[in-house]
Amino acid sequence: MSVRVGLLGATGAVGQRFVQLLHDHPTFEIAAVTASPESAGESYRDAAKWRVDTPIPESVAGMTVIETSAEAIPDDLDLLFSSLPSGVAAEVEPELCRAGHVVSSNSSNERMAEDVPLTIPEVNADHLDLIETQRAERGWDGALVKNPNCSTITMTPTLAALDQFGLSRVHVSTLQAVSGAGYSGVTSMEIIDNVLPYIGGEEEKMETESRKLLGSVEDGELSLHDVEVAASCNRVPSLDGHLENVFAELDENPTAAEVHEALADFAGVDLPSAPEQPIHVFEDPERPQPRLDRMRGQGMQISAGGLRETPEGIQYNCLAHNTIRGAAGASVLNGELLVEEGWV
Ligand code: 11C
Repeated sequence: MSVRVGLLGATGAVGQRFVQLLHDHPTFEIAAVTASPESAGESYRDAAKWRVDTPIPESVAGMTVIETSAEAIPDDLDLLFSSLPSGVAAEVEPELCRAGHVVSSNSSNERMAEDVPLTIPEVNADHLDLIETQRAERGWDGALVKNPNCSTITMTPTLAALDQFGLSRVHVSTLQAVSGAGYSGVTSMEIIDNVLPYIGGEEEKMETESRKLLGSVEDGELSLHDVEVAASCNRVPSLDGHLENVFAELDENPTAAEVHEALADFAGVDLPSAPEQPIHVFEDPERPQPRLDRMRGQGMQISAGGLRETPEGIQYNCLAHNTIRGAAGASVLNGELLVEEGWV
């Protein structure tokens, strides 16, 4: 089966990751790439100014970039992946869904809307049921599905694994790579010899998106999980890979060994881009580290380590590649789920 996909915002940092992940995908065939009007008509090679760590795929390099607008995007695409700036996405994505397109989006707009599935397949695949509610309420033939912010994706599968022990409160402090800030972050040296505390908006996304992901959907209605989450987010000079220090209060006070087992046994999903084991747990307390561990499972596996019991709860560190597992790879996985569940 070949599913023809379009990439919205294909020339940016996350857009390039989409191209890298999809050019030889077993199901998806890249059939269109879009960017802002200034790049329309250029070849993808010229428009993208490729910065990903593998060569630009020849099958995409010569494609002509089309403008990101509902009118310019061909009707005959089966699925759209979006990494548009959220302001553009807020305008264009609803128009495309109204026109019948199914959109798997990494953009931050509408993540918390009650009728928009915010999905990590290993955590809450059943939230796709919200598509029925969305279609009924918005009169769409298409559908909009979101993946969370990269720092939320790094932590939330570990919380889902621990929820069996009664998750009541979480404090998390992040060390986020510069690629999360886009090209200007990577190219600017302002972060060398420095750490930037407080990344506007990021803290709130972690606190709210995680409760939605861990929540439940019944009869087309969403309920948030009642865990309390407090996040402090920091930008550090690593290039890729967000590391997070998590402190979790669990009603049942499990031992570190029980937590280790729960994380390592967290169930995977049978989708082409999903790692067999979603969370790898290190014994070595000095792991995971961004440079050493971000590419585990081709950038799709989350790592955890440094497990420690304290009188009040469990401490551990977790890590994921922010532009693969945390962004483009997350949307691809949701696209695979949409295909698997018959929405595409
Ligand atoms: C960062 N997590 O590292 C951000 C970038 O909501 O998708 C991605 C923002 C988002 O700064």
